[in-house]
Formats: sequence, structure tokens, C-alpha cells
Amino acid sequence: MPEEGLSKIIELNEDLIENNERLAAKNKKDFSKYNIRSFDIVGAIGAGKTALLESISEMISKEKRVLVINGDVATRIDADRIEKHGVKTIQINTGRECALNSYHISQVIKNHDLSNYDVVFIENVGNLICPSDFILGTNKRIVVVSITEGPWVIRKHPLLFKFSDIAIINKIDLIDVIDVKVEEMINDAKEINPNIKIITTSAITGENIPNLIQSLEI
Ligand SMILES: Nc1nc2c(ncn2[C@@H]2O[C@H](COP(=O)(O)OP(=O)(O)OP(=O)(O)O)[C@@H](O)[C@H]2O)c(=O)[nH]1
Ligand SMILES: [Mg+2]
Repeated sequence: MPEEGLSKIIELNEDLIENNERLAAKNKKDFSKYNIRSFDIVGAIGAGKTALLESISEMISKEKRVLVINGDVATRIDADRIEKHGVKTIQINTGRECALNSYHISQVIKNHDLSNYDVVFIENVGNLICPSDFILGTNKRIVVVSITEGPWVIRKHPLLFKFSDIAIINKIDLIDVIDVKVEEMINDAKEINPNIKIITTSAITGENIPNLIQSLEI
């Protein structure tokens, strides 16, 4: 590609990211105006984001008014799963886009009465690369991987770990059948981001879900 074309693409990408950050700052203000604690949950396809949200919803929906925004390319399968646990859900289908961006969230804020909620979780599209560039304006970003993605999954995707507040290593109930050393995965995450809080969980047995909820400070 000629150099001129390449620099136009770089400029366009920078514009996109800058606009996204501007809108994310507005989303953050809007959430805080309503005293809402908000979380963006990113992670690999099938790592257990929805299963964790089902488990969390089950435990907190009697005390907290929870909204879950689900990003998915084409379906509302995840939103339907989560709604069975006593929380409200909104599905956003992203089509050809591989991550949610702050415009999607600003539209939800515009079209719904946020005064009905104490906590908002946003389940991003399953992807360990695309969401890196697109913050949404939440209080915290949570990255989820599971031991079934292999021992190198964290090391191979450093950016999301660098810019997340909490890392969840899920599916630890499978530790006896998967050849993975969880301690090494934890060390990889700490090396990339010494400030990240790391929690190992099983969304199926419920192991460490109460610790996870505690660390959300909701
Ligand atoms: N054994 C075990 N299975 C799990 C656990 N968490 C999720 N699963 C299973 O893994 C599969 C994928 O879980 P989901 O919760 O749909 O994963 P996800 O990250 O939401 O997937 P996408 O939204 O498609 O990216 C399902 O069959 C879950 O039952 C866990 O802690 N242990
Ligand atoms: Mg899901």
C-alpha cells in the first residue's frame, strides 16, 4: 500500500479511538449521576462470561437492581440465559463488529431509565483482541479466561490484561482433566499487570463466586 494510504488508515483509526474515548467519558458521567456501579466483562469465546453473570445475578438480584447489557454478534441467547436469574437484560447485536463500543452503551443510556438500577454489567462480545481499543466508560473492566484455553492464553493476549482491573481464571473445576498450572497463569497476569486482582472461579460449582462479588464492591 502507498505510504499516503497507510497514514490515512492510521489517522482514521486514531479518530475512531479518540471519539470512542470521548463518548466513554460521557457514559461514565451518566452512570455516576445515577450512582451506578458498572463493569465491562471481556474475554475469550466460551470462557464463561455468561455463566459467571448467571451465578452473580442469582446471588445478588434480591438485594441489588441489576441491568445486564449483552453484546453478541447475532443472537440473544446469553440475555435469555441471564434473565432467568431475576435481572433485567438488554441485548445488543453487533453484526460485523467484533466488540461493543461506547456508542452502543450511550444508546442504551439514552433510551432507558437508569434510575431503576444500582449495578450495570456489560458482557462484551467473546474476543480477546478487539475490545482492547474500545473502553465503554465503566468503573471496572473484568477480563475472563478459562483453563481450557491453554496455559499460554494470558501471555498471548497481554493488552486486555494490561488494561483490566480484575482477571478471572474460570473453570477451575476441570483442573484434574486439563494439563494447566493455574499458578503459572496467575504469574503471567501479574507480570503483565502487577495491579490486577486475580480470582480463580468455577461458574458451575460456584467456587469463589462470593469472593468475586466481594471484590466488585457493589
Ligand atoms: N466446567 C465448567 N464449565 C463452564 C464454566 N463456566 C462456563 N462453563 C461452560 O462453558 C460453556 C461456555 O460458557 P458461556 O458462559 O456461554 O461462555 P461465554 O464466555 O459467555 O461465551 P460467549 O458469550 O459465546 O463468548 C458453557 O457450556 C458453560 O456451561 C465453569 O466454570 N466450569
Ligand atoms: Mg456469553
